[in-house]
Amino acid sequence: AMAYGDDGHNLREVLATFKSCLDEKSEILMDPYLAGWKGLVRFLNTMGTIFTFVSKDAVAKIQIMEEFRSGPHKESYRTLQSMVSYEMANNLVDMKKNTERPVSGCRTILRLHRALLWLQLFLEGLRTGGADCKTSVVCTDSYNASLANYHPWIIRKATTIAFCTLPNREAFFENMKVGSNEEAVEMLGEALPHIKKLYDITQELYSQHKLLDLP
Ligand code: 1PZ
Repeated sequence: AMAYGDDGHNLREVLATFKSCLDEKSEILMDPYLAGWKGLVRFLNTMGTIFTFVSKDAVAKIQIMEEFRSGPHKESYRTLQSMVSYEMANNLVDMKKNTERPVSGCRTILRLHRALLWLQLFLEGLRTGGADCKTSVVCTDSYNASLANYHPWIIRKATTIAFCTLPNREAFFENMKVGSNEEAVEMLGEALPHIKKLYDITQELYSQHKLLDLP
């Protein structure tokens, strides 16, 4: 049985946090972006301890970004765009593996960005999948179409095993705490275009600066 968290996790609010990331110049604000990820981690932690290895990695990456956001150059990390400009201009982005430079914000955000595509595909699959779709299959397909391409075999294996523990669609929607199945479907239909937009803007930003393959 899944652990029903009573810590007020509510996927509607989490996804709305992502919606609030875009400023008037279509720049992506770091603080709500990280707050959105923290909300997703809280939600993930209700899916069982088998996902601890996933949430630990996400938390580590959020923490790296929070340190940049509270460090001496915090203003440079106000948006994803200002981060890219600042780190590129100051030669802070490691383009090759195994060098001594500390991890960059650019490579850290790239990992979350790739995971955002998984999230979007997965939730879209659940939204359109119908009452008897298999959550684990939707999840595996979404993973194979996104993050799996960047993960070594051992992670892909662990991930695929963990996916098999996912509850069915109805229980998954129930755990989202957004009301009936119909309300959950409606909420996702409203929220997912905003997630997709964030993903597309980040993808374009990284592509322009040739940052999509950062090690
Ligand atoms: C509801 C089911 C949730 C399943 C979560 C699906 C995502 C699977 C991701 C598996 C990550 C495994 C652990 C660590 C991997 C890291 O090696 C990589 C690359 O980072 P690097 O090693 O280069 O520093 N990390 C990632 O790919 C980022 C993963 C973030 C995952 C966030 C998931 C949020 C889930 C939200 C659930 C609604």
